Amino acid sequence: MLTIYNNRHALHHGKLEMFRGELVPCFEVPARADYVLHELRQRRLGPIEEPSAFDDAAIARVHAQRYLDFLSTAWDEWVALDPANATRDALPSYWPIRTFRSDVLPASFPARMGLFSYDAGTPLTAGTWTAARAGACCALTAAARVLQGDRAAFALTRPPGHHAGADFFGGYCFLNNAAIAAQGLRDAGVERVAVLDIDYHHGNGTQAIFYERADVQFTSVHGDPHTEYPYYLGYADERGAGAGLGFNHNLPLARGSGFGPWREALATALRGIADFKPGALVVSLGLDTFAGDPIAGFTLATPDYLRIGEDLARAGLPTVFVFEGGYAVAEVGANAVNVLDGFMQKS
Ligand code: OKP
Ligand code: ZN
Repeated sequence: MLTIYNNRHALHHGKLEMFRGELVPCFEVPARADYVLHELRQRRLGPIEEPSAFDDAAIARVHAQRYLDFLSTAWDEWVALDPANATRDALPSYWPIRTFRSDVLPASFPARMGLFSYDAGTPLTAGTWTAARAGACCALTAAARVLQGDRAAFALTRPPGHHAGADFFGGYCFLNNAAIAAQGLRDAGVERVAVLDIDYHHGNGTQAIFYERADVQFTSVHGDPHTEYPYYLGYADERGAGAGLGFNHNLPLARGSGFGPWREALATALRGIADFKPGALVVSLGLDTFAGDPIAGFTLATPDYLRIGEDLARAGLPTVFVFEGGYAVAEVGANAVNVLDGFMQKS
């Protein structure tokens, strides 16, 4: 399988995130992608290429312009507040929740950090914009290659994307790579695109982006938000709204679930996708469903990921894989490549 590798990913390298009342080392580290790249090479899965350049307009199809303007200048604004900020990452401290205004754009940088985010676990660093923007191009390149006839392509990039909404970051995500790929496929003429999110955490950003649309179906298998991040979205009764009603499918599973119930949920998801008759599939490929993941709660084992790849291949669709979570760093390579390998075996 063709891999498009964002070779600028390591420019995003957060130091600390807020967790249980203290600042702890980030779980979302550059080594994650390095391990996947190493495993792809070791197992000779296929060619590994660099992203092509895309216009900002392709990203603005998914993200609000005022959010992109903020993100692209955020680091410079942070350092302008205090030159010593250059030695530490930016984290938000204030959020405009219910009863506050989100239409005004405060002059204060910390106020805008909160306006455009929803958690304190997502540090913005000197190279975040460059890495994330290259990541969007990585996903768009993978989508373009599938349009040109590759059965599948893998966008290997970080930071991940599925928690990022049209105008907010959070959950280690800044630009929604999967949504940008799906929109790219739509704009190239694919009439219906399915997005399947198999990260442990619900893809709240992707869901929100497509919630009122009938042309992009969103399906997610994830830890039950009653107990699992992102808590405030991802429940089974979220079915879409307006024209999008019936095109959003959440399949939450209890924390502690193993591969049996997980694979049944995948089968349910794939039946819904088949009924939608999409022209292409985008998979938000999180590997944090692994038993050894430090911040998640399912118990999948490394060989299970081969079966997942096989099940996905049987859907018979042109498929863009986009790398999302997976924090058991030493195992994330084997788990990711098992999905892709299993897919290739059945393609
Ligand atoms: C991003 B992706 C541990 C608590 C959870 C946010 C998790 C974001 C996951 N610090 N913090 O979906 O893998
Ligand atoms: Zn996750």
